[in-house]
Amino acid sequence: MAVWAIGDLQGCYGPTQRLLEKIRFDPARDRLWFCGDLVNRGGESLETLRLVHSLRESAVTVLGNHDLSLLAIAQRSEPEQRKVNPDLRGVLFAPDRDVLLDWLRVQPLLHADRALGWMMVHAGLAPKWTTALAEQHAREVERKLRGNGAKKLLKNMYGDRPAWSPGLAGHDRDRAIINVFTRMRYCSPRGRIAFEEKGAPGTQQAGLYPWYEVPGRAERDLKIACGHWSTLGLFIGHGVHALDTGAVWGGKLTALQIDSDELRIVQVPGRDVPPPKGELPKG
Ligand SMILES: [Mn+2]
Repeated sequence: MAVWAIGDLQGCYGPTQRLLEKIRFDPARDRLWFCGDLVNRGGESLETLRLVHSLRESAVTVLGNHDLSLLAIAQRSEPEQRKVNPDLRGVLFAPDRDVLLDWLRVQPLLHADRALGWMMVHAGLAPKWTTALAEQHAREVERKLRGNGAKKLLKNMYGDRPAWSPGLAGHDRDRAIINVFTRMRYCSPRGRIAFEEKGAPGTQQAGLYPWYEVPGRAERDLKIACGHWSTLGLFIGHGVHALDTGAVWGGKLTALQIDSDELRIVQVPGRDVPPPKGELPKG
């Protein structure tokens, strides 16, 4: 029995298969935690999504910004869906798209396992969010994503504002919660996300902190696995285990064993083809 947390797949099917081989993943015995952004940019999003879906009895997944974006696009008219990039279009026009997307839509924003002592989010947490508060806010949005309000929620999801504050309501509240869980890297001490800052720590403007280093942040009683921040790379500190090692950008795909006393890290090379010149690594 082993539990492995795995970084952003981003449609990198070959590397995902090779990583599962390297950790000798056995669905009858082992468990996988995927930290979101299963799709987009890697070129094999459909194959990747089918693979994770096929492993669903042995795996948990949290939603990333690219997963939510795919779900939002899937709600649009067919001509609109035809306009998206070929990688996502492959999912949107696949014969099994409804099976895959209906499954994806009911995945959580946060997964916590108290017995194991770990939780997982795609990007980050707001400075004041304890584990319990974070779970509460994740459940608020997940309930809507699973219900009749999903279409409206996804239509109103895009945007950088408002910053999270407990008094928010309606779509502003949903958007602020989703932005924290799926797009956070740096924020102000009050938790305002600096969306434009995407570099490694040290490159950010004065007064901004990586979300896990904000002064006065809440104590969290579980270790955290996350992804989203490829320029941060493999980072372990402050109880956070950041696993997006840029597989889609020609970096690595990372697995971290989280049920053993000694953290075991296994990596495979990311996809072969580098992205077009001029495109900067994002999350
Ligand atoms: Mn992301």
